[in-house]
Amino acid sequence: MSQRTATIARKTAETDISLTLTLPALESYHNGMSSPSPNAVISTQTGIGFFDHMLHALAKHAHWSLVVKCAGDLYVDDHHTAEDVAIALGQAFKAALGEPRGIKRFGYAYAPLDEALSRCVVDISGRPHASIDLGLKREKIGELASFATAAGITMHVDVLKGFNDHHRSESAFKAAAVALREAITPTGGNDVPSTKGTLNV
Ligand SMILES: [Mn+2]
Repeated sequence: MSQRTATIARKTAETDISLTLTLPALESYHNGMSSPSPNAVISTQTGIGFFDHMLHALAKHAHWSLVVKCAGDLYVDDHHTAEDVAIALGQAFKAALGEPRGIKRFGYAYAPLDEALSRCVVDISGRPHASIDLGLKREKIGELASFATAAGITMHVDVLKGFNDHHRSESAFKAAAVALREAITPTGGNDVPSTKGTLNV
């Protein structure tokens, strides 16, 4: 298991998505830290400029390769595209990770962006739960919640400070990236990190 990768094709009446996600290669870890792959490719083309920017930040700071393309019904609303891409990304994350063995399981991070500060805490639990509070002035789009639910993980994200919505969102995505990066770090063992002996139920 050195290539933790998954490709998702997801087509509905509202969106047509192709997405390939590659998590940090196992040989990229040294002293419990991954390094970005020199072959990493990040290409985000959803048709929503700001969402592409957030996905790019997420992939970059999580040390992912991510190629995503979505043709969505943006003439209706941004919402279908953002939601469906987040679902596809969550499905890809779950598939790329495979059975969660020999990983830290828990991860948390704080990330600032200028005046904004966010905290993300994740548990690769097999239990989909999202508690996301970005406190944005504009209509909230639930990308991180959809991602966490589709990935089958528990994720808490709180923007603790910040005036600018761009900064609030971006610090949240960066905190999520670093927390996810930590949670899937190999421990060097092969155990299932649960007293139940399984994280699949
Ligand atoms: Mn930015």
